Amino acid sequence: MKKGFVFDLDGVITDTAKFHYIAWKELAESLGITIDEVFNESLKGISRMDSLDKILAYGQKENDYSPAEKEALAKQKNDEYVKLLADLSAADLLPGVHDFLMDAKAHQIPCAIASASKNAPMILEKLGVLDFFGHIVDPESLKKGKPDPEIFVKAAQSIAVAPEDAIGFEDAQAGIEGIKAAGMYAIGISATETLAGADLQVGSMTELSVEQLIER
Ligand code: B16
Ligand code: MG
Repeated sequence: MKKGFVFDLDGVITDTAKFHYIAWKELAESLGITIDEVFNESLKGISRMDSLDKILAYGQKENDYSPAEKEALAKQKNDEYVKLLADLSAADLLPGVHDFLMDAKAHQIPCAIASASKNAPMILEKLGVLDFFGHIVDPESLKKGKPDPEIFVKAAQSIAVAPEDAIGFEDAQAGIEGIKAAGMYAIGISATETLAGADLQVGSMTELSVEQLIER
């Protein structure tokens, strides 16, 4: 059976959570809402608009803005976030990622990206790894975000791999749930949190070998 790999982006390939945090914190402050790093954890893997909704609810301002105003706020956050990514480069790849992608390529294992981020193509380009991926799922094409399995099912389909022959890599609990619901093998990547339901958890990609995963 043809195998395939499906990767989350933020927290797996690179770590842009700190930039999301800076940009959301700044926007929240301008609305009179204070968020901290613990709250920021709950935004991982969550779409831009869902993140804004969570922040507004946290500040008890969920009914204060019209859909058009929320679009403007989300754009304001994203403009700041994109500015913070200006210097992103291959040096920002997480440990073990480049070697793993090279290995997957050598074994002709197709790879796809299942990220909630609309900035994924730009980020992968800046990291210098865009060419390793056969497909990047467009998050705008989704009916539901993670933990729904839709993004992972689409990612596997895009590289013509059956879900049971695909391995998904995620750093967020919502992502692990989506991968399992898609019928895929789930590898959790986190050195700090336990990812419930993962078939295997490692602290970083340096602990993984493409050959061992294929045999499994
Ligand atoms: P954007 P992932 C997610 O990336 C981030 O974890 C999450 O914090 C962010 O809100 C989301 O992308 C949307 O990002 O605003 O760039 O479209 O972990 O799914 O790769
Ligand atoms: Mg992630």
